[in-house]
Amino acid sequence: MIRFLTAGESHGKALVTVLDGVPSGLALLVSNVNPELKRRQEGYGRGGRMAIENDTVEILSGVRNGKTTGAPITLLIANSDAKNWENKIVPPVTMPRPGHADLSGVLKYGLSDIRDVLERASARETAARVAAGAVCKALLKEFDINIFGYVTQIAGIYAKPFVSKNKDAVERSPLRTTDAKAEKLMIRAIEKAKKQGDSLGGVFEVRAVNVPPGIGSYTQWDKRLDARLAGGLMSLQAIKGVEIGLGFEAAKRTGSKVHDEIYYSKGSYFRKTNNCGGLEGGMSNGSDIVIRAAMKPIATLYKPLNSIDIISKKKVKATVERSDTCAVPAACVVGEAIVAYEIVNCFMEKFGGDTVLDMKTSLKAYLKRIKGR
Ligand code: EPS
Repeated sequence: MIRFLTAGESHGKALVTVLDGVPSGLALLVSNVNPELKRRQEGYGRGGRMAIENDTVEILSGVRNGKTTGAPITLLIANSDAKNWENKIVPPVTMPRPGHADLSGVLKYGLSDIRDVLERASARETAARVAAGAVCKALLKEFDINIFGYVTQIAGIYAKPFVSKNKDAVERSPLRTTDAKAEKLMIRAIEKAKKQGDSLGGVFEVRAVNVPPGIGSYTQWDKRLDARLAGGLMSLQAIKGVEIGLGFEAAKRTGSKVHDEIYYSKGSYFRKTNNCGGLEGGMSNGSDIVIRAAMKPIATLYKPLNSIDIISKKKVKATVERSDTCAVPAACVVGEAIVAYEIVNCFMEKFGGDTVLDMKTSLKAYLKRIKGR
């Protein structure tokens, strides 16, 4: 099992990730992590913070001469904005934002300054998760498993369905979509929301390609890969819904219009459709894993909503913190990291070893065993 924890506040000195259980012999350089951090910073609709930060990682432990040693890996991302907060008198935040962790956070931890909550609740923490995900992605790449995400909807504007040949175009798109027409409308909607002091949400989809069948298990609830993927994505700030394959649409159809028929050719089973999103019985079935997450609009509104001051108990407008108008493309990149982490863990439960070589030997033996069955 790979486990990881993150630490750090949004305007503290740094964000830190400690990953335990990564096998030895994995080539790992900052160049595996930094492009992922950059991808997370991009996207039309982001706020002023991204102009301040140029997220880069320092590898503090677990890697020697460019290869993992099997020891815990520590990754550090410095906050460039921290120096702007040093020695500054910061007035307490007392007007909780509806939709944010602010109010429940102060009640839970017995705090009187909402800043003590928002510093850690902020989606800035996701930079540390993307760093962890970059390590998981590098490990999965050793087995030719690729994970990739794109935006399918912003503020009710839908992009045309993704086709794999469009992968490069997604990377070039400011909204991680390949539908130029929809993108224009999305940008217009973001501009309008920004002008009105409002915020927007949307939906992204993550796809995992080349996952062998049988990752995850039906034998116990907490071994189900679908459950782990959904739980992982729900842990991402602002996510309010997760769907796999057809998702909620499947509930409207008859079984014959949902289930993917099974075929066999040259020693392998295959399906011509993928309504189940690559997951049956809590296990991968060899088709692409396809999972979507719905992000609510960001809780900081420049035209704030009604709230109550936690000290005076008077009716006020919620506090206004610097924020993004829309961060769905960034959430999509974090979603990739989360999916990579959940898949790599189920993968390691099946093919785990102390070295990458052990894992390769184990996978090879399994693929040989199921071939022609
Ligand atoms: C974010 C950093 C934050 C916000 C945003 C995401 O930076 P700052 O608060 O300094 O502007 O832009 O955080 C939130 C949306 C939130 O609710 O806290 C980041 O690095 O992604």
